[in-house]
Amino acid sequence: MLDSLGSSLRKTIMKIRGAPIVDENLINELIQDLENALLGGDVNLELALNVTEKVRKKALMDQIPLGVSRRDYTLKIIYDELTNLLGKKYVPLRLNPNEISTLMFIGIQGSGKTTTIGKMANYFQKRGFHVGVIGADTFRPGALAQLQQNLAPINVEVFGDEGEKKSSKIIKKGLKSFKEKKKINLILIDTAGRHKEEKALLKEMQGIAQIAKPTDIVLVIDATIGQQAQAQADAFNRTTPLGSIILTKMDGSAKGGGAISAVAVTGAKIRFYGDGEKIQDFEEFNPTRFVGSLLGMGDIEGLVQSVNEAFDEEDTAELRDAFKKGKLTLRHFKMQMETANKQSSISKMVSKIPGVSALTGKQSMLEVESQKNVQRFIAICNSMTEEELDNARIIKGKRIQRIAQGSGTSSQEVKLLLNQFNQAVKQLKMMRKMRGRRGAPPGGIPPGMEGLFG
Ligand SMILES: Nc1nc2c(ncn2[C@@H]2O[C@H](COP(=O)(O)OP(=O)(O)OP(=O)(O)O)[C@@H](O)[C@H]2O)c(=O)[nH]1
Ligand SMILES: [Mg+2]
Repeated sequence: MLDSLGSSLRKTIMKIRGAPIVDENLINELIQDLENALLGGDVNLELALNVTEKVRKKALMDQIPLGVSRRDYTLKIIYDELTNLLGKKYVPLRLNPNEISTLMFIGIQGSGKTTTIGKMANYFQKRGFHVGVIGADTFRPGALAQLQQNLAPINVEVFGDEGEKKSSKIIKKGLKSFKEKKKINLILIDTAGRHKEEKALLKEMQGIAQIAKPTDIVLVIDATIGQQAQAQADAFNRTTPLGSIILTKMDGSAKGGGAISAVAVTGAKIRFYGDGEKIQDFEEFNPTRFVGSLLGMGDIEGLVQSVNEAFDEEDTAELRDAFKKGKLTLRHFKMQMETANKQSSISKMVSKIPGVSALTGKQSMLEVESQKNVQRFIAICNSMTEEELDNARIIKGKRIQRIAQGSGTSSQEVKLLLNQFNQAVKQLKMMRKMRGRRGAPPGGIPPGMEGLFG
């Protein structure tokens, strides 16, 4: 499904994951990739630029929470913006099983109405509904036979009348017949899709709707028309704000992203999509999950949540301030390591995401090692006095021995920590100088400290 859009987006994600540092150059490159991927998926130029501009601004200018790397933050932004592009929230089609619901299917010729009715009948039957179908397409030769063929395998009754030429009469008779059978609580009505033009289609829809009085009108749109889906969705949305949209042929379409984004922009509700000819090739359209699968990241919601939670970290303001002023003490260093320790659970989780593990596989041993180091370093800091935490320069000779003993480590390890701290201070000073001139930090950011340079 959406193979080309999906694979170009996945390449972009791999690029972020694989890059040694996420800096302005890389982000600009990513923006370009993202733009190409979206335009290649037939997303409208204006919509695509809107997404990439937001990603660029946020990735480069947002205050990134402490302990979150620019890498994870950028991924989260891309994910958020793509989800917005495709319709934000999932709005399920809710039907009351204690009442009789009637869904009327409309759409231009060949859009997939009859096929989708079979899929929908199957979907709701599995969820405990008793479904009946009315074949009111009196235009297409063999329409009723097609419907019966689709529904026979799942034992759904189809009401039809080959001799009747007026669809309104068939609908009336069909509704009466199903309502008499006490069991049926969901009636699906198939209609003829003879009009290529939106206005005529909707006019006809209003006519049939008056007779059928449906609970919901379902507009079926062929996704292979890409952005052109907007005109249909727009006209439909204006005529009936309560209606649902189903996109079909998402499997064979390189333009599916264009169709979804074009429909989403009208505010119409896409409830399902079809991704094959078989009855089970039918999915709920959940933008969040959809983007997750496009990006090949199963559990991105977890990552997003962790990043959001990190925003709430109380220490953020104080630490950021210390970094900005270039006044880094061991106390800040320790705080930073504690956050990194907490956040390491995020990177562990990220490495479990399918596809990503292959990429980070080599690093994961290193990660485990560095996590152990972080825990030892925290223990070392915990054996320091307040005075030492505020002024690392006084930590020499006997103090080093005392701290090593207190923390169950060695003098070497204490020296290593002091060394790393001094290096971080030096790097911080250099970065502040360079940022003053050019904006982008040179030579990379100390590991685990990317989040501090927002
Ligand atoms: N690959 C693929 N083919 C689909 C999908 N949905 C429908 N089709 C095919 O599209 C063609 C038209 O589907 P129909 O269900 O007959 O379309 P319709 O809207 O009822 O057509 P009319 O009744 O003539 O207006 C058929 O060959 C279906 O098998 C889908 O999600 N994926
Ligand atoms: Mg049909």
